[in-house]
Amino acid sequence: MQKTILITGATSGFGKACAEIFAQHSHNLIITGRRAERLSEIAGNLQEQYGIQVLPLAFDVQDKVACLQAIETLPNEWKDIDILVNNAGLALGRDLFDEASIEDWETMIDTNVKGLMYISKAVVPLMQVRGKGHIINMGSVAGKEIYERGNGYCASKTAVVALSRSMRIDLLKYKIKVTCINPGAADTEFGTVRFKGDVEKANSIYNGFIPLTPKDVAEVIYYTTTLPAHVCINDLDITCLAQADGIYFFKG
Ligand code: NDP
Ligand code: 8X3
Repeated sequence: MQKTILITGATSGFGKACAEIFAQHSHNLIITGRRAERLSEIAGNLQEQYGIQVLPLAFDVQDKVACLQAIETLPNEWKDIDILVNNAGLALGRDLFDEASIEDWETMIDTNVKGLMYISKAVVPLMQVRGKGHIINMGSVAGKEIYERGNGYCASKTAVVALSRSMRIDLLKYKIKVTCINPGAADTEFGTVRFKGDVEKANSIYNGFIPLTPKDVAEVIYYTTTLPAHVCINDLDITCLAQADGIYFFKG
């Protein structure tokens, strides 16, 4: 059955890979991100390659009004959202608590936590009326284990893990599934964003081991959406072989 999938943060990394895999399986997509040009290009390519419908919506998930309006003003044919992938997010900085920037903390909380809540708040009523739906929240190993210099980012992802549990309890009666996906180190634009354009520093994260790819994570996310209606994957940690138990690495 063809479904409608809303993926936030689909201009790169996990979100883009999710768009690709859901498109390969002939589902229609609503894709979001701030970089409008990139978004339109991705939408055009997926439509052409897979013959599906793609609706690109460019807005900042930190903007409450923009989030609510984007969903409220969806054309009727796009309102039957089957799956929401709350993926848009970022880390900014990797500094000791006393040296970290308050602005970086605010951006991470506003994006990773509040943005996810705004979008979910707008989409949930569309799922409630249909008595079904699946919300996938992008957590992180950083939401399971705390590491030095992780402060604001770890706090934001711990909140995503907690919110996912809370949403699952509250939305159960509407038959809405909530899955929290917690990847470890993955090679996306994440590092370059975290280190504010310092590509060398970003790439040094992956020295000595093979990290996850966006496709690895997207395939697992897709799998969680293919299970029978009564089967739920609630919380899933995914790491590369070199990473265990949070951020413990073996670089051998
Ligand atoms: P990328 O930087 O490659 O992708 C991030 C995506 O989020 C982009 O599409 C970006 O779009 C979007 N985004 C960021 N901020 C905003 C905003 N304010 N409004 C709208 N969209 C936004 O990184 P990843 O693919 O790695 O990250 C995706 C998610 O996965 C994040 O939540 C991240 O925390 C999480 N994660 C990443 C891991 C990793 O090691 N890579 C591991 C575990 C979790 P645009 O810039 O166009 O707005
Ligand atoms: C990203 C993984 O370990 O850089 O969420 O925090 S980590």
